[in-house]
Amino acid sequence: MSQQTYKTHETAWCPGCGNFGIIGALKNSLEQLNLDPHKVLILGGIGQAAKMPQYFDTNAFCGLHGRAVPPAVAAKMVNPGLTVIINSGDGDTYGEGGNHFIHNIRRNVNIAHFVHNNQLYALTKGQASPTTMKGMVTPVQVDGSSAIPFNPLLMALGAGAGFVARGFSGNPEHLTMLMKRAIAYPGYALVDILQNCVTFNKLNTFAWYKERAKEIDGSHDVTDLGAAMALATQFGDTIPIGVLYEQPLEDYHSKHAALNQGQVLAGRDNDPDKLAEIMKAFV
Ligand SMILES: Cc1ncc(C[n+]2csc(CCOP(=O)(O)OP(=O)(O)O)c2C)c(N)n1
Ligand SMILES: [Mg+2]
Repeated sequence: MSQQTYKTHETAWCPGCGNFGIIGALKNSLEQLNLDPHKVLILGGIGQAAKMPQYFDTNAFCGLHGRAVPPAVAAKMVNPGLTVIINSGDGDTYGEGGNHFIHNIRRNVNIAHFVHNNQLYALTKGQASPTTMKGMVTPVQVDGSSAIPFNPLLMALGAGAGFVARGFSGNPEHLTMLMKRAIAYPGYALVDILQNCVTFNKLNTFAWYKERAKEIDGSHDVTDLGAAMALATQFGDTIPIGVLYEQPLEDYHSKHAALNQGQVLAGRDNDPDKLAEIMKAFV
């Protein structure tokens, strides 16, 4: 597929933003997987990360804040031929959208979810998000954030996700590999991506992540849930990046009595006479 297929548009991100590494990795992943743009749907909620759908010439949907997952699930349910990809921020996904995140993991719809984790609310100027480190001073948390940081990888593993990974925007080749694996995984796949915010996060800078983000070595067994959980708890001098867990699971469509027979809405013929008959009941 030509490089032009996934031409991206000018962005509203700051120079030096980690989102550039992520958009590049996503573009490369889609090209390398040879996916037709009209068969790809990119969704976001609200935030800097969630602007991603606007920058690609694919099908696109921008939802409300925290609400990228429900329309993604709906789109995949009615049209399983689509490759459905969510790009959303840590605030969007783990804060406002926390309930959707947890319970859609349990449904296991075939979606790839790329969370741009800059550890704060960037669009609204730097307030603490669920992943902000304890003690970090922000314009709102002036004495330092006092809440215990949310661990998205541990949460996803606990909720039963079959594919859980972590990437770093400053390692785009490795991130491309993770994205391709997540897109190819037949079920819900989470990639939490460490992403620097040059404007508001002066603690977790590019250099801070670069020093800590270490690729998981080849001896890790990705089917070992306990080992994956142990890696998920590491967020200090070393932050492991790579696939923590990958295990085949029955996805939503294969468990559903009608969907597993191929009875999907997108494939049905429109019968206007039948519709007219139904509408008579409402007049
Ligand atoms: C219901 C609702 N609540 C709050 C907001 C304000 N708001 C917009 S974006 C945002 C946070 C974005 O943070 P994150 O998801 O981490 O994305 P980032 O900008 O950091 O990429 C908030 C609180 C909103 N738009 N709608
Ligand atoms: Mg954020």
